[in-house]
Amino acid sequence: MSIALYTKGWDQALWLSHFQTLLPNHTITAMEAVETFEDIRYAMVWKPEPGALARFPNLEVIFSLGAGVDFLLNDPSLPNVPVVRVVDPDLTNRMSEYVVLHCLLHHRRTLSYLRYQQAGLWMDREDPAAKDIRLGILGLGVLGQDAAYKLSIMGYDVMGWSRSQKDLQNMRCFSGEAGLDAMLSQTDILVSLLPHTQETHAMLNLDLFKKLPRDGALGGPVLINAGRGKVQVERDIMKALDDGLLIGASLDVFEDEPLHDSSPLWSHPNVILTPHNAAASSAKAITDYVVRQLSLYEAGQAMDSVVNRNAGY
Ligand code: NDP
Ligand code: OXD
Repeated sequence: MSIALYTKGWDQALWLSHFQTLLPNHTITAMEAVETFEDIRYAMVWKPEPGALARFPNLEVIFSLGAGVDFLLNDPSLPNVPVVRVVDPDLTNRMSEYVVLHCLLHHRRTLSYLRYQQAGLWMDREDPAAKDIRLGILGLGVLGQDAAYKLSIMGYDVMGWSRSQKDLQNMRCFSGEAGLDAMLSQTDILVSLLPHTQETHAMLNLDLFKKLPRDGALGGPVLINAGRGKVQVERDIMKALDDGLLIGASLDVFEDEPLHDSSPLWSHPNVILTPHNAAASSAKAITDYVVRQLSLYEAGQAMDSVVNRNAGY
């Protein structure tokens, strides 16, 4: 069986060698080197160009090499075959590391202490306890639930919002528009782990920031977005920071990536930027996962994480 591989911006030779080792009976070709399009049965891809997959008339399954699939579902010519995404503990744990780290960084005012240190100042401020900080997590899927669990162990007051209503231990769960407003009205640190869909597009905007309380334990709300960049409006984040509607932000994802040199976010003193690597996983973990899914498919069994194309994630 022939496989086309595309890993935009990643070390394609490394991925090719991992897949080839695990799948010695399949022919794996870098997508740009495929000569006979009819031979390709599977595509294993990270951010292929729109239209690229439509060239394979006999495609049976598309494997996303990431957890998000917006880059695939936004392609109007995407072949109508199952799309499988990554759900793997390696990726999930790394995302939770990022979320816990950035909640702590803002909670413990680390940026301020770094500035005091640089100024040679012994400045002892009283930081609130975790239990006094209300965390609102947008998206209670695989990543949101794991982060919520780990944050609740830290003692934070954790809430979460999702499309369908959930009932999870040690946290308050919200859904729907009214549920969103109820959660926002009591959120000190807002964490977005939402996929980018038609519904979530640009929802992290000024109107939403205005719903966050300004009298919480941190003295104002903080935004952390490690889901997708097109869920946020960067101009509104800057305005909210300037107007005090937000007191800080950690952003791993951006409307356009890499973030443009001219973005004022680069130099904002209360913003921490990372280059979309909150959950950058090992090629080995992802290839192992994808190969397990492929084996299930070839054995005629159900794959674990087939995307709901109607829902868009
Ligand atoms: P899941 O599909 O498991 O979870 C998505 C969650 O978002 C679900 O709880 C879902 O609700 C909720 N949701 C979706 N649409 C809406 C909506 N309109 N209103 C309310 N809630 C909504 O995804 P994962 O947790 O695995 O991943 C989340 C996203 O994280 C990925 O789609 C990807 O974009 C991003 N990501 C970023 C990475 C990085 O390095 N920065 C790495 C990996 C992923 P419900 O539970 O009801 O379905
Ligand atoms: C993903 C990502 O979707 O890294 O896996 O963004």
